[in-house]
Amino acid sequence: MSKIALITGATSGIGAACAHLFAAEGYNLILLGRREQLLTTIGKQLEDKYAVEVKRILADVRDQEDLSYRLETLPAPWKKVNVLINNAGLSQGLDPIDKGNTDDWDTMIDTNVKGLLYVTRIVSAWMVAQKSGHIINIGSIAGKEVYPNGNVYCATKYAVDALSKSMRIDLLPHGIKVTAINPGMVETEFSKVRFKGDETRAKKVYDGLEPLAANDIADAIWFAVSRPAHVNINDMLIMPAAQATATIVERK
Ligand code: NDP
Ligand code: 8X3
Repeated sequence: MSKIALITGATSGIGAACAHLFAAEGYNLILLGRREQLLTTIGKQLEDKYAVEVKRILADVRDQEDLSYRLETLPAPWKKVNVLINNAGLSQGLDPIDKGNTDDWDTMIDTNVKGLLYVTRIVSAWMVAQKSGHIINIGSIAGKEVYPNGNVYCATKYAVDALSKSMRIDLLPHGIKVTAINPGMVETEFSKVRFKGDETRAKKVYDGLEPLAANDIADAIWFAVSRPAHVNINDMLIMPAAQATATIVERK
């Protein structure tokens, strides 16, 4: 059987770009997300174009019981995952701490931190059993520096940063690589989700500059995954050329 990549949040943005790139490289895919129609369409497109096999997992990473059931009931050959891309994540709102919506906080913490952990708990155990694997965690510039009103989103990405470092230590004896990929601005559905469907506000984030595209991040992930066995890329911070820090950008 070909190599297998499990990608969470594969229905749009960075996850969907990774699905395309890994399929083009001959990987069979396990694609996970909540939007069934997109999972079906993307999966079919990749099967037809690249003659790879695709398993779709319709799941919410926050729902530990359902997620565990869906992963643990995969057929045994599909549990031989070579690459796990922990990508599912989101930001909700951009408010100062005294005005934040606590439901938004729960959603971000439950998805970006606990969801990532639930998936990792299961898949890392498979990797330990097979004594190999590569885990890619999608962090953010928001996990390297905080910015006004970023508070809880930043905290979740700082957590991802800490978890990547911890996982690298815990999984070292088992031959499992861990790479943290930390993007700056990438134009995906991210801002639309952050601003709860307000497309005008979302578009404004990228006004007057060329943001990263999802493919730029997929390329970086592929670079990390395709290094020789003795090389690990621990951490990458990838920014648009027009963005120096989380908040300092050059707009035309
Ligand atoms: P998108 O909104 O385009 O994609 C997010 C993906 O996550 C979707 O496929 C969505 O699928 C999935 N997702 C969200 N919540 C859940 C959930 N509870 N269970 C399962 N899947 C979920 O944004 P991006 O591609 O930009 O985001 C991908 C990652 O990159 C995130 O972790 C984000 O924090 C990070 N990031 C993004 C940056 C940016 O500027 N865009 C910069 C730095 C980091 P579905 O809705 O079908 O469940
Ligand atoms: C997404 C990028 O700058 O909005 O992680 O935090 S940012």
